[in-house]
Amino acid sequence: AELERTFIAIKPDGVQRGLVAEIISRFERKGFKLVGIKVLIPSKEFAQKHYHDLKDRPFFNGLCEFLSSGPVVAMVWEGQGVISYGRKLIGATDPQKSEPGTIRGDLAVVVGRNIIHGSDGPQTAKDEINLWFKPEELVNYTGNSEKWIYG
Ligand code: DAT
Ligand code: MG
Repeated sequence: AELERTFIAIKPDGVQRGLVAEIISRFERKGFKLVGIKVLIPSKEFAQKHYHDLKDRPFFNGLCEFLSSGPVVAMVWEGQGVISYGRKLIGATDPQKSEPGTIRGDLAVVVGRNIIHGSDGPQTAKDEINLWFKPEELVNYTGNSEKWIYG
């Protein structure tokens, strides 16, 4: 398996509810590596770029209003299988359907306030990382415990 990177964002509801450390902890304890992080309030135009695939959905405007309504913690996580396994850690889009043990299953109740975003595939991961981060904001390093995580 290849080392890969994914874009993860804690949305304004997750930040305001004080769930930043809880969410980071789940990725960190799994063995994934944090290579970029920042806090920002995205503009509505930026939110529209991020969610451009959903522009024809009825909830698009509310979704973009919401993402730009407060601070977001934007992150890039690295590891083997991190794109698809990150989605497993996050859980189903609708927290009513997310399994217990997942971030949304344990910590959210409704789809419009599901606290976290994660890239859904290799191409969106690339596109979203490029949208949210400059190359120099991402750090290449070897994690101290990598040999114990990967053997
Ligand atoms: P995900 O965030 O799991 O990748 P998505 O890309 O389909 O899900 O949608 C992006 C966000 O849009 C999602 O996290 C919450 C919101 N959303 C999706 N479906 C919705 C719906 N039916 N009603 C309201 N908001 C919705
Ligand atoms: Mg999505």
